[in-house]
Amino acid sequence: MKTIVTIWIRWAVILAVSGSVSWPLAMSQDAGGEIKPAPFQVSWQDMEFGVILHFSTNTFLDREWGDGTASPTTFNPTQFDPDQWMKAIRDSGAKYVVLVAKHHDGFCLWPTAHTNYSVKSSPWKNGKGDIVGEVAQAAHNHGLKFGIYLSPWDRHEPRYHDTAAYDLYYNSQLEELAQNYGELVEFWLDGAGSAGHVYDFKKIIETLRTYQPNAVVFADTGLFEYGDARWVGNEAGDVNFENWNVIDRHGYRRWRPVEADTPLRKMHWFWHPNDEASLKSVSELLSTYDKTVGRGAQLMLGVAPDNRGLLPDSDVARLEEFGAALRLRIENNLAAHHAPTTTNVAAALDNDRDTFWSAPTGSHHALLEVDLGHPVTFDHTLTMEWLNAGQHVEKYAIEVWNERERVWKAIALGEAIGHTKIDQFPAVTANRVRLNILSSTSDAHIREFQLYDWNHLHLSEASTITSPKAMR
Ligand code: FUL
Repeated sequence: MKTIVTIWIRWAVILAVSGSVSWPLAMSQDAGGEIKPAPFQVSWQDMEFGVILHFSTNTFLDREWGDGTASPTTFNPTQFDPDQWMKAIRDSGAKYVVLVAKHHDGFCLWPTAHTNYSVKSSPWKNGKGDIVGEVAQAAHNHGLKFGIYLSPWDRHEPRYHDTAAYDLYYNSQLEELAQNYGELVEFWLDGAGSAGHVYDFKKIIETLRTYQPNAVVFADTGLFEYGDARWVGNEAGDVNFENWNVIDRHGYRRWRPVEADTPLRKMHWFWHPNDEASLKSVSELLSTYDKTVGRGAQLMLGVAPDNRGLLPDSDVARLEEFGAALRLRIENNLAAHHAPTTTNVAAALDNDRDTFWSAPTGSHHALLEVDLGHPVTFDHTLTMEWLNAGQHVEKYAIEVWNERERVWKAIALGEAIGHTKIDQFPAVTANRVRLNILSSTSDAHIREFQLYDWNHLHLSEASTITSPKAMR
């Protein structure tokens, strides 16, 4: 229910800031091939999958949105172990974490100099601890990049009602976070709850950029000027539109890839007791993966440590199962075993994202044809566009050669390919397959064109390994 409230409030902010609604489908016309990503956006998109961590006083009070009145003494994790979190997160296949350093209740997880409403006033480590520092360190220890969420909406801080004073407060906190915890891969600017409040986002981004020039700013749709990545428009983990990286907001066009945030437990970003039944199954997570990463977006999965300061065993198991299923799926790219071909075509079949096939210079239509040399049965394709020079493909078909009728038959049709596109269809057996680029703004570049037979892997069975407890 909170999730629905969140979405409504987010939309309310969007409406308040932008004054208009543009429905996702209307965006599909705006491919804008000439606008290119910044190098830090390219690296960020290549990570594909991150985790957002919610852990605060809410964790101890069975709440999603604290009202800012919780006593700091409620925050007392007795077994806090971010290494345990990071191991499971790394095993899930995620490449980075974003920690909610301050949620809407205003409680700060680092010993900020600008308020006492923080870990400083909690019994945890006698007020001498720093959750942000320890989580950042654990992430780095496990090869995960680290980012921060700092809620603009603050329901505790009295200065919130004095715009100029609050801007100074927020900015000083950002100075601490941007300077003291190493490289930040992403900075989450959440618009929730901020309807009617005006922030000095210009200054905020200036501060962030001074110390963290390569942090991707995730910003709600309304904050169009500041976002290096944009919100998908729902918390269900579903890109339900053709996904173009360049979109127009108020006549302001730039490269702004989609991030799709969705929690591991269906309704909740924070941990709640007796809530294991809401844990998503492996098949649900795989479906989410296909509807986010498989539609050119970044997947941001919400993971929540419990009131001990540990990830619950059920969540650890589910993250590991999900990671194992993802790895199993990509183990066998059936396009890798093909008949001899040109170096150009081979570059799209070699499981190497750093090499790519290129259509003839300046072309608007091209064929990437693969002779497999033997009959291959597959039910999914995974196609990746090389985006450094812009998103070019506007319409494509996946086609197989029908030897009996001596014709190419389309098994999937689409518009955007983008970072990664996963197409699924009833299993088909063919000796030859091709990516028919029906329309592109300029020459298309394809990093990978992979074939898989995933329906035979029975991946969803892994979801029965951990049996969820009944809900209270
Ligand atoms: C939303 C917040 O209101 C939720 O509590 C959560 O933090 C989610 C990731 O973003 O806007």
